[in-house]
Amino acid sequence: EAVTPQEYTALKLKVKEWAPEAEAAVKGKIPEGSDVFFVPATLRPETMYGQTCCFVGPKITYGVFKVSEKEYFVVTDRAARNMGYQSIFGKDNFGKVEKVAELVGSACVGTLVDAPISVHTEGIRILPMESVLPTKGTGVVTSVPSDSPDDYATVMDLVKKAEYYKIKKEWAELEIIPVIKTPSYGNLTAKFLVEKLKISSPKDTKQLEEAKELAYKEGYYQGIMVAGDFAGEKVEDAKPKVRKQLIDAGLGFAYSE
Ligand code: A2H
Repeated sequence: EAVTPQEYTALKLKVKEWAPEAEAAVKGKIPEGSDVFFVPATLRPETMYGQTCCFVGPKITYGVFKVSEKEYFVVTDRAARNMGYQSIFGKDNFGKVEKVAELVGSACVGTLVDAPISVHTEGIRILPMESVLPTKGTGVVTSVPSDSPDDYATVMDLVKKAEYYKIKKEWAELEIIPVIKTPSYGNLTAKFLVEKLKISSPKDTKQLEEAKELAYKEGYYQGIMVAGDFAGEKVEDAKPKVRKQLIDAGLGFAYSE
């Protein structure tokens, strides 16, 4: 657990089509015409153009929490409690949360969601990631395989073992577009580092840790945006601008822990 508070950007990924098992679990518990959002927490809002899927821990139990009459969030109980104290469920509800349903991660796999600012405007799928920690962020992790070594290694594994994971291969195979270019790693940092460090699976945790470190330093200090409204600008400058755009547009909000 970090000692200094972590300031995340929480992103709202609206459900377009439920996986059957998840649909059965929420049926009758959410009023007709409501919007339900999976809410990943990220430290890299400037990379959100490259989202290709969104991860949940298959064994993690999530709650569906009421935000307002027609709005619900899927996050861990722990994150909902934190959100309650950050007035995310309304100022009048300080410290209060209302859970209307529970969903195990595996039941959500295959759900189609709308990912704000992603180039994949047709939507992206909820997919399983074994290494999602229930104790960090919201327990939901949006996947940007161009810039996150963890995400890249997981997506490659899902493609390779689609049958084992009981997913459709094409759900994991959305195009990985360049979002940031750096002098050392080109325009697909995560792919470059995963290959360079010979990472063959998400279980290569030691090398992934190193890749993450390298990707973060190079991306943040040397990175130039090649996608989105701030293409051509330094990552350092674009990061707060993308974050502000997302929040101002109601597509995301500040979440800290
Ligand atoms: B980041 P920190 Cl492009 N379990 O977002 C595991 N990982 C989690 C998590 C959880 N419960 N909650 C959030 N995360 C991930 C983008 C990204 C991220 C990129 C590159 C690096 C990167 C797209 N995924 O993180 O321990 C989320 O993934 C590298 C660490 O609080 C979040 O940002 O520092 C980051 O880890 C938060 O990790």
